[in-house]
Amino acid sequence: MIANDTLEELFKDAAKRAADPLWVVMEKVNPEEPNPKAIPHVWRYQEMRPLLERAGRLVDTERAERRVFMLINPGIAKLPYTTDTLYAGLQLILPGEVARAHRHVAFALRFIIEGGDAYTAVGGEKVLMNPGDLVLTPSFEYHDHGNETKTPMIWLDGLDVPLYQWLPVHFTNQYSDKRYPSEPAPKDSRLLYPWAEMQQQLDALAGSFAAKRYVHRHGGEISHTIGAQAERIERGGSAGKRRETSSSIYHVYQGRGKTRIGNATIEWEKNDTFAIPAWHAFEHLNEGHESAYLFRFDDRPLLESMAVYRTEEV
Ligand code: 1HN
Repeated sequence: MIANDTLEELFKDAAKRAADPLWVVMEKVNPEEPNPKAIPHVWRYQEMRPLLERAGRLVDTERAERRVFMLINPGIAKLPYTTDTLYAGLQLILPGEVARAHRHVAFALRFIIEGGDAYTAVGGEKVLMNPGDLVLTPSFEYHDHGNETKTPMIWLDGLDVPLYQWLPVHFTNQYSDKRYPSEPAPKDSRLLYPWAEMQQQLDALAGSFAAKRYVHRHGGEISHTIGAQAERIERGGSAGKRRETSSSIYHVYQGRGKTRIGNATIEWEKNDTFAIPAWHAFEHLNEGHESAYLFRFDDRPLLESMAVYRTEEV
């Protein structure tokens, strides 16, 4: 027994043994609700595109392995977080450039915004990319990007890199050459999900709001960690208010509107990108004169594999 013992003394002695009392931080460790650090945020294409243009003049793909602006969530304010679990960036590749071949554990997707027929070569398949296409880069396959056309290409990157802050299994190899050998991809490539195909499926669904998951050509979600979906909202229509344990990053393929996310309201138009943190109730509204089409990616496959994906109408 220690005479005149106090909690303060106890905590000091415990700290010397690399131990800390749980009961002091119980609520922090066990919050009453999921409590993401990310906040709702929009990156407007009108503001982002000039930055990419300037980067295109100031740096080439020799110096910048990937010419990308990361979309950094202001609630976390460090890289590589766009939400607590997802990363997004905007990448530019200019005519004549090659972004050299590498591979990494992280899964990546591309959603094409501008340009036409620049390529990404993944694991030996050379895929030509066009606006609205979803292109996959599975974990640990060598990939390089190139632009053999006369127009710049810009796309949205989506990766699961924030996860590897917690799971230290992520690493990268550079390929010995600038380009990894490739052949033109087959029409039904496992890597390519064209917009026209997705829009046809959305338009075949009834109602003023429709959502459709992207299904991998070999079945299931597009990856073990990240999934994707597209949504259609008719003029004056709303998607209904819901919340999910997954976080998501939305990108506007077509249309104009706003999304209420928790207490925030984000206005969006074509090519804008916005972040929805986990468990924030959100609701999209189409305020334009045409159907709105949204692309999104999320961490739902990861959460489902852990049996912790939940969603509810609010
Ligand atoms: C990456 O490899 C690419 O290959 C893009 O285009 C963005 C962000 C973080 C880590 C790796 C690419 C990336 C990335």
